[in-house]
Amino acid sequence: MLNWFKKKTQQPDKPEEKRETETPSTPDFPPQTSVNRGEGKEEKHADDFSTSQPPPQKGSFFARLSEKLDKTKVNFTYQLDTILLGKKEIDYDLLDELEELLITADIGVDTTEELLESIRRRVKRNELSDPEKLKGFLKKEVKKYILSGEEDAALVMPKKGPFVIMVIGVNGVGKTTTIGKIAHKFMASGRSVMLAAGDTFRAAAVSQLKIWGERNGVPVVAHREGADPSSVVFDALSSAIAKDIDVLLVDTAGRMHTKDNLMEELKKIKRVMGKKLPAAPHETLLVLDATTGQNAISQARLFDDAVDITGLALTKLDGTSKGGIVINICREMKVPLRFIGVGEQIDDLRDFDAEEFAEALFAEKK
Ligand SMILES: Nc1nc2c(ncn2[C@@H]2O[C@H](COP(=O)(O)OP(=O)(O)OP(=O)(O)O)[C@@H](O)[C@H]2O)c(=O)[nH]1
Ligand SMILES: [Mg+2]
Repeated sequence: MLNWFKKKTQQPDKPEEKRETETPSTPDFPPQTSVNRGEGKEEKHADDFSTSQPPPQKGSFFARLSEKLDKTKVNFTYQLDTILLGKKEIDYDLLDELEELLITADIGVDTTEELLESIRRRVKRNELSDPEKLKGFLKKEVKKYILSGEEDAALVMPKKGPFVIMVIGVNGVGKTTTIGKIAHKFMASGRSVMLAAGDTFRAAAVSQLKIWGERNGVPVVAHREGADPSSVVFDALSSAIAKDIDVLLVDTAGRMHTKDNLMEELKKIKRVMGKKLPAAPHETLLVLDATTGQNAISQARLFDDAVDITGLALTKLDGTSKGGIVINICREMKVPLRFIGVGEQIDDLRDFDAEEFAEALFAEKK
């Protein structure tokens, strides 16, 4: 689990500040909490990735995730069961069907081949002969892939000044929505949040971010449509520093209104941020849409080459039967998958947990 969202202790004696505001703050905006940056060190510890927890119980968070991933799960569990039904041995036909299933679930050709190869090896050595056991074996292997990709990100929130998260990705992947959901998580953990409308491609982008600002009761710094995104971000950062905001979430465009290159624009935003606050952005979060399948991997590589991404968020997992993309991403990318989006609502964002995800993927249909 990420511990960015660890609950902070409120300091009631700090007077509430008047906040800035292009978005009116709502009356229920929680009192500004002064963050004790030293406390609860934001580093990820080995324990954060512990795989030794007992399987979650029915009715728990896991069961809800499992429900949200129904399409993905059905693709795996149901189709796998159909393939295995009535089979007495692991033969060529069965492996052929399995290959097709894995590829169509977007696990990726390389991973599929690797999986099949290790099954073949075991079949040959008589270590795996019962089709019934195949499912357990696959689950174990898939878990290994997902866990191997779960890197210790060693993310440390700065002791002073805002924690800046720049959210990038092609248009429509869910950047703005993910920002709204992340803001909600930070607010729930007692941090103060500000949003920066760095997507000036269209007026609607700014309004959409303002709606998320209102929902969360957090200020949004925005300029007019067509403004230079770097200047919006520079202003937002100045304001966040002046107001002692804990977290600044920066929205960016997925495409450009000029012929300028999107990657160059993103590099410029990063440079400008770095001038105001040398360590910023502390996190460059790439948002990927799970329904785009293999395309997501190509996008991740392109963005990584251009702007060095430090984390990934995978959205719309609730709407795809291709949950195998998670396995592929964990295997192919060296940056950690931090969040998965499982719906359009404010609380439909989960910290990615490899163990839990693998369980949900192979959960039996009720
Ligand atoms: N089902 C589902 N829909 C999602 C999820 N995340 C985002 N969406 C939807 O995807 C659509 C696009 O989301 P946005 O947040 O506007 O995407 P964006 O990347 O900011 O798009 P641009 O600003 O045009 O580049 C919206 O209709 C969202 O409600 C998710 O996890 N599940
Ligand atoms: Mg957007």
